[in-house]
Amino acid sequence: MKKIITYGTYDLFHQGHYNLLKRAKALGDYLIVGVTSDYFDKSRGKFNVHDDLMTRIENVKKTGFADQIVVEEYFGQKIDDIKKYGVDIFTVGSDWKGYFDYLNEYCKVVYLERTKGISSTKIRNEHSVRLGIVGNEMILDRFLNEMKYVSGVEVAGAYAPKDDVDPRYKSVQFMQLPQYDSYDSLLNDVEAVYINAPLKMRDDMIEKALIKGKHVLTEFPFSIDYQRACRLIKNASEKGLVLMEGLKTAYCPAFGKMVSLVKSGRIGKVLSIEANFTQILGNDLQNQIRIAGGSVASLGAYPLLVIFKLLGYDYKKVEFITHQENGIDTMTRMNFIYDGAIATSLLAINAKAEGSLTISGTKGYVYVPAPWWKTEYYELRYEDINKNSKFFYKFEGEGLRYEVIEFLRIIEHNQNNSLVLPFSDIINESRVLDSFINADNVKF
Ligand code: C2G
Repeated sequence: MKKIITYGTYDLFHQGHYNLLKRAKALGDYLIVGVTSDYFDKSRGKFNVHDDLMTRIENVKKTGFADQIVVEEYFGQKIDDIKKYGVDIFTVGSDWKGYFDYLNEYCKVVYLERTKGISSTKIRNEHSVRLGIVGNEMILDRFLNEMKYVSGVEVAGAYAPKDDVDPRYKSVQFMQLPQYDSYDSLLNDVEAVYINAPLKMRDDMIEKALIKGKHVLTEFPFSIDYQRACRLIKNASEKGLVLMEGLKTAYCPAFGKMVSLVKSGRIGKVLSIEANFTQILGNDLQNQIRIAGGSVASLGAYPLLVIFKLLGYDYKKVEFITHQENGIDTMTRMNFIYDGAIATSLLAINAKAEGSLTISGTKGYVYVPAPWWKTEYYELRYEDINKNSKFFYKFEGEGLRYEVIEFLRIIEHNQNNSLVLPFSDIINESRVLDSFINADNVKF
C-alpha cells in the first residue's frame, strides 16, 4: 500500500484545496492529511486564519479523500510523521517548490501544480473592512508596516488634522495613501477608523466616528476624561459598534497565556505586582508630550492592564509620587493598595529603570523580563527551584498586528466589546488617568 501525506491550513476551504487533495490521493492508496493547529499557524506567521481547527478538519473530511487526518503542531513534525506512519510520498502545492526538498531523505517529495486564481487570502480580502487612517504620528509607520501581515482589511485613505503637527514625523507611507481633506469626508467613505491623532483630539474624533456609525480602533490611552470615556463606550454599545483601544500587550498571545496561568492559581493568591515602563525619549520627548502628555498618560495603560487583569478594579487607594519638568510629569511612581494586595509601577519618559514585571503570590512568582510589554518569554519560579518552568510564545514584529486581527474578528462577529481588553478595563484605565491629571498629586 502506497501512503501519501500532505499538509495545510485549509482555511475558508476552496477549490484549490479540493483539487490538491484529489491529486494527492491519486498518487497512492492511502492519504494522510495534516491540518495545522491554530498555535502552529501563528508561530509560522499565519495570524488571521478565519476558521477554527475543527471546522478546517471537517472541511477536509467532507471531501472524502482523506483516509486519516492528523493535526500539525510543530516545526519538524513532518519528519516525525513520515517515520511514524511509514509514508512513501510527501506532497504539497507548487507554491512550496524546493522548500520541502529536505524531506527527500525520508520519502519521495512531489510538488503538485497549484490551482491558479484562488487562495484563502483572496477570499478574506473580498470581504475586506475599509479602514481610514486618522492622524499622522510617530506610531503610524509601525502600524502600516504591521498591516501588511493582516488580510481582510483595506486601507481606504487617510486624514490628519493640520492644526497640530510636528514636521519631523511625517510618514512617507501616509502620503502615499489617498488623502481626504476633512475628517467627515473620510468617515463617509469607510467602515472603520484607526485613530492615532494626539490624545486631546481623540475623544471628539471617536464621538464623531460613532455618530456616523463607524467602528473605531484608537491608540492608547483611550481617554483621560473618565466621564467622557463612559459616554463614548455607552454610545458604542448602544449602536453595536466596535470601539477598541490599541494597547498591543493586551492582544499578544504570550501575555494572555501568562495572565491565564496566574488566574489558574499556579502562584497561589496574588499579593504583589511590580510593573515598570520607562523610556528616555531624548529628541522625541517634546513630541511625545504633544501627542499624549507625561509619563502617566503616555505609559500608564501598560501596568494598569496587568494590575486590573489580576487584581480587579476594586482597589482601596491609588497614589502617585511624581517628578515634574516644566509642568510635565516625566517620572511617576504609581501605587495601588487593595485589600490584601499591592501593586506598584515606575513610569518615565525621561529616565530609565529595569522594565521587568514580577507577579508575586503565596506559592511562587511569575517573572517577565524587560521589555515585559512585548511579552514573549516568562518564568514561573518557586522556593523549590526544581518546580520552576519557562514559557516562550513568539511576539511577532511590533505586535500591532494582533490588535488589528482582534479588531477585524470582533467586527465580523458583531461583538462590539473585545473580551481581550473589555470596556471595563478601558473605563477603569481612564478613571485612574483622570484622577492623576485632575488631582493635586504628590510632587517631589
Ligand atoms: N493550494 C493549491 N492551490 C491553491 C491554494 C492552495 O494547490 N490555489 C494548496 C497548497 O499548495 C497546499 C494546500 O493547498 O498544498 C493547503 O494550502 P494552505 O491551506 O494555504 O496551507 P499552506 O500554508 O500552504 O501549508 O505545514 C503546512 C504546509 O506547509 C502547507
